[in-house]
Amino acid sequence: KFLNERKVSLVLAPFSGGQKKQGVEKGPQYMLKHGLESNLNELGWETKLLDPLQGLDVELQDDSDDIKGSNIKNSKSVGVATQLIHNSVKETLNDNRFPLTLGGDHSIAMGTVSAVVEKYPNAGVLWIDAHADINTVDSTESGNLHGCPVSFLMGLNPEEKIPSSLKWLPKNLKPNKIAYIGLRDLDDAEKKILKDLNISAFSMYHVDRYGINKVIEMAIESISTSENDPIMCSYDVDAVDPLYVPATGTPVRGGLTLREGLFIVERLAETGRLVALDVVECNPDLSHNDIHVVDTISAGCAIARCALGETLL
Ligand code: EXY
Ligand code: MN
Ligand code: MN
Ligand code: MN
Repeated sequence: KFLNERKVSLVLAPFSGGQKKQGVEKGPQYMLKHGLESNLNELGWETKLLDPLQGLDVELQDDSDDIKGSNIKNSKSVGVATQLIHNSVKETLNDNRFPLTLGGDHSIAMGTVSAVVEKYPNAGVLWIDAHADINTVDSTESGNLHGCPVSFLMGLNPEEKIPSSLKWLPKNLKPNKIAYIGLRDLDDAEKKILKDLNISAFSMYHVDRYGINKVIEMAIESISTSENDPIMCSYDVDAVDPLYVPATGTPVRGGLTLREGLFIVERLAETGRLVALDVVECNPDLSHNDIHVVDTISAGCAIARCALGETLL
């Protein structure tokens, strides 16, 4: 439906408060500078920029809202930023436009995914990542909220452990409506959650065993309760091997090849069911040289363009 209408809103989410490494907030600006918007125009997409965090001092470390006795960091900023992003994504969907959200760290997916599921209650989510990002307030060892968005979206945290600035978040993601691809660095507590909730999870082992084509078919099948359910893709660029995407906060070797990473979104474009995309965790400050930055940003932009049909014939 969106591929026919070709209206996209680029929702800028220059946010770094879900983790400790500065620089990930520069992702959107670098992707725009790489020509993403004009490239989408060339593909026939009418574009609009939304900047919901404009004027917000997201650099500010603020622990005023953190839960006592938990090590969760910076929950105030995360709560405020994700709600603003949520509202922009919701508005975009209500205008019948495709939300392409540019991160920023992966905590911003609390805003995007909750908005998409609010709009389309039968939507399924493909979470492309080296990590499962499903730690709870109790299980997280780092306290970084970019490692926790899925637990908040699913309502896995006890009410008294939810920071007040995150109380707005609808807990609307069901365990049978998410599938992971690319996993290779999970905490033990996360493995237990995936197992206990029977969540569909394809690791790099499965990519090698079945091939990316079969894995994506199985992943789509597993989140579909009827044939044409909408699909959202939340794409953490660290799913792709650091050979191709070095400038990211938590790189893990042994990841997807760039072609496998692009094939996932090409296939999603082909289904005609894709309704929203996040591209997160590009950090241009984390690199030893300029080539690393260009490689990373161009991979992030290619993911967005392929998801919006660039390589469909
Ligand atoms: N599991 C670790 C944590 O919770 O801190 C690492 C999470 C990295 C998350 C990156 C965004 O995908
Ligand atoms: Mn809402
Ligand atoms: Mn990750
Ligand atoms: Mn992630």
